[in-house]
Amino acid sequence: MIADKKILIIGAGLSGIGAAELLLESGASPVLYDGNASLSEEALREKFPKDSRLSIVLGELPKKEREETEVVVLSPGVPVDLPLVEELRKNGAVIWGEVELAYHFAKGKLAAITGTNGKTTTTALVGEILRSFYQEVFVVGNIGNAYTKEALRMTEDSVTVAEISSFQLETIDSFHPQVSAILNITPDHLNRHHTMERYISTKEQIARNQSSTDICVLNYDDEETRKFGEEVKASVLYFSRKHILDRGIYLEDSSIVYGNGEEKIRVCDTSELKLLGAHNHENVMAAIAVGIGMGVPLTQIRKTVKEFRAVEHRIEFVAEKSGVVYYNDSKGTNTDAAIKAVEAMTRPTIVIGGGYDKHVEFDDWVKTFPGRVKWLVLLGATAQQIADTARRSGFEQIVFADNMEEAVQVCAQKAAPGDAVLLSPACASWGMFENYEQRGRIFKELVHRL
Ligand code: UMA
Repeated sequence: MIADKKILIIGAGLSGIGAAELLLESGASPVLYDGNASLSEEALREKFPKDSRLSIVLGELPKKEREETEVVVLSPGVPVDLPLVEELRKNGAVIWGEVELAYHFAKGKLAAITGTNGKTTTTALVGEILRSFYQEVFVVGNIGNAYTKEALRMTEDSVTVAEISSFQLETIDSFHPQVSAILNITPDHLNRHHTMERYISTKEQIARNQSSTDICVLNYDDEETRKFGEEVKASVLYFSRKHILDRGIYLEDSSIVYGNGEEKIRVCDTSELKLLGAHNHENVMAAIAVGIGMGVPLTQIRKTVKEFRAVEHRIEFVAEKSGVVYYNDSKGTNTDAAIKAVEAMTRPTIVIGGGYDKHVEFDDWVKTFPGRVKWLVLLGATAQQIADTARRSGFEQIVFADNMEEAVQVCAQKAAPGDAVLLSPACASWGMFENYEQRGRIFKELVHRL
C-alpha cells in the first residue's frame, strides 16, 4: 500500500506539487523536498489544504530522510545521477518519476507523445481530436499540466494524451501507453543525457512496455525513428513528408493521405490547415496517426485538424482583415524559431521584429527574407542592430515603430490583400513587455481592433 510507504518527493515545482496532492489524497504522508533553500515554505504550504499530512523540507535533506525513504518521486528537472538520488537508491529506495507515479493511479486509454520538436503542438492537437469524439479527455504532462494533478479524476472511460519529455522517460517503469509516438530525434538536452545514444534510447523508452496490440507512431523521414520501427514490439504506424507509404500517413503533393494497407484515403489538403510550415505538416500527420490509433473516426479527425489554430503564440492564426492574414509568433524569441516562422509563410509577408537585446547576431534570420518578406517593421532595443544587419544583406524595406500599436498600424497600411503580417520578433520581449505571452496578447488585441 502506497499510503504506508515513506515517500520523498524531490522538486517542489508543478510536478512535485501534483505528486504531493495525489499522494495526500491517497492517504500517504509524503515529504516534499526542494534543494532550493530560498523557496518559501509558507507559500508552498498554502497550496495544500490546512492540516495536510505533508512535511516540507527545503535546502539540505536531513539524514533521517536519506536513510528511511522507501519511494522517491523525482520531478523531471532533477537529474537521475544527482549524488543525493544515487545515495537514496543505494539505501534501498525505489526511484519513480512523477509520470510513473501518476500512471499507477491513472485509468482509461492513454496516448503518449515524445520527440525533440513539435511535442506540444502535436499533443494539443491530439487533445482536440480526442475531444471531438470522446467525453472525458485529459491533456497532461510536459505541456504544463502535471499528470499527477489529473490522474485521480480519471475513470475507465477517460482518454488521455500525455506530452512526455526525455527527462520524464528516464524514470518510468510500468508506464504503458496504448498509442505512443516519437516525432523526431535531433541533438538536445545533451548536458543531461550526456551522449546522443543515451538520449535516443531514453526517447525509445516510451514504447518499452508496448506489445503487438499497441501502436507506435514514428517518423519515417527521421533515420533514428525509422530504424526504431524495425525493433519495436508495437504495431508501427509511420508518417512521412517525403515518401509514399503503403501503410501510414503521408504527403502526396499537397494532400495528406492515410494508407491503411488496402486503400488510400485522402484526409485533407495542407492548404486547408491553419497550422503553417513543413514542421507543422509533420505534427499534423503524427496527430492524425495518433487519433486513428486511439479509435477516432477519420471524419472527426479531418474536421479537427482543419480547424486547429496552433498553440497560442506559435505561428498562431489571429484574424484576416481586408484580405491580410495576421499571425502571432510571439514565442519566436530567438532566431531559430523566427526562421521557422518566416519559412512557414506562404504569402508575401510583413514581419514585426526586434525586442530585448540578448547580444546575438541576426544574419541567419535576415537571410531567409528574400522572396518572402516585403517589409520589416522594427521595435525595441535591437531595432537598429537588426536594421543594420538587414541593410548589409541588401534588404532595405525597413520601418521603425515606437511601440506595438504603431507597428500594427504600419503593417495594416503597407499590406495588400493576399499578404500576411507576422509578429515573430527573434528577440525576447523584456524591456517593453512582461513576457512573450503579454506581447502576443497585446498584438492580437490590436489586430482585432483594426
Ligand atoms: N530542483 C531540485 N533539485 C534539482 C533540480 C530541481 O530541488 O536537482 C527543484 C527546483 O528547485 C524547482 C523544482 O525542482 O523548485 C522544479 O522541478 P522541475 O524542473 O522538474 O519543474 P516542474 O515545475 O515540475 O515542471 C516539470 C517540467 N519541467 C522540466 O522538465 C524542466 C515542465 O516542462 C512540465 O510542464 C511540468 O513538469 C509538468 O509535467 C517544462 C520544460 O521546460 C515546460 N520541459 C523541458 C522541455 O520541454 O524542453 C523538458
